[in-house]
Amino acid sequence: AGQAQTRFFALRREIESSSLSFLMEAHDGLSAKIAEEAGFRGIWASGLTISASLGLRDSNEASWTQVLDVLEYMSDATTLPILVDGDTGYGNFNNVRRLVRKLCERNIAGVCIEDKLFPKTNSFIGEAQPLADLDEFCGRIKAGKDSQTDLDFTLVARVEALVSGRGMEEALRRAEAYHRAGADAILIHSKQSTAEEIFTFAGRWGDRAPLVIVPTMYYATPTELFRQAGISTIIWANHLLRSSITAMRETAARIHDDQSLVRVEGSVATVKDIFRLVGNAELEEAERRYLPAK
Ligand code: SPV
Ligand code: MG
Repeated sequence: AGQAQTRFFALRREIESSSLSFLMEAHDGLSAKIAEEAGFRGIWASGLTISASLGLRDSNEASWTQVLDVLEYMSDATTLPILVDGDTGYGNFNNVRRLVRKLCERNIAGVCIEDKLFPKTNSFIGEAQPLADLDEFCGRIKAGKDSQTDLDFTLVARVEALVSGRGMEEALRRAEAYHRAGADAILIHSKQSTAEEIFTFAGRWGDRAPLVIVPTMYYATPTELFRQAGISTIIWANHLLRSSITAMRETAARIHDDQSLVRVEGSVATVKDIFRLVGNAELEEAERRYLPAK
């Protein structure tokens, strides 16, 4: 029998393959299972949604080891490769080194780091956020790549030049520098409501390295156009958390107003479904194997 494919290799294949790949956001063990159950082949461990699910802001309020703890639950809950939103790398090159080593230890397949400063601010807040110095950020990339303990670990470098209003030339200049520093892929981010600047960037970038995009703001663009533009990977960045907020809000309001469960019972997941999702059947089987017979 051949060796099972590692999760590191699985993510690398998604990102490097010529066909368009998709990563679904998850923020805890349960949402990771739901992404896997839906058929996704990889997970985006979003900084925004992990923070929000802890009741925190996307400003590095959760420490990097608290994020690591969440990632461990997510990794244990699924067989899927996880690309972690590593924000800015939580500091300088040295923090990135330690982050990458710990991610490899926990079987987390890749990390994305963005060219901003710690503590980061979410890209959709404010204008003209300061960017990291180009050479300093290249040092973070090199340090991360030099620290991976699995050959197939993926480091994605995220370019914030378009988001922070520095223009196309600066975005291309930075992407090229990050590629040369050793990044395995470039995440080109945009907060415009159309994908125009993404297509311009992709056309000029060509096939120098795989491109990853996050169409949260330009959501109406048909996926087929991204495929035609040669995009490698689309991240659906926050939609499990957002849908759960909507559902939880409706349920909480209904139970509060009705002082009764009658009108929600038919529309919420069953308790049995929870047992199934977390694998109670396996525990029952193990009990038969390991507990003394009654
Ligand atoms: C995240 O999901 O945390 C991201 C994507 O970094 S975005 O919120 O679009 O910056
Ligand atoms: Mg983020």
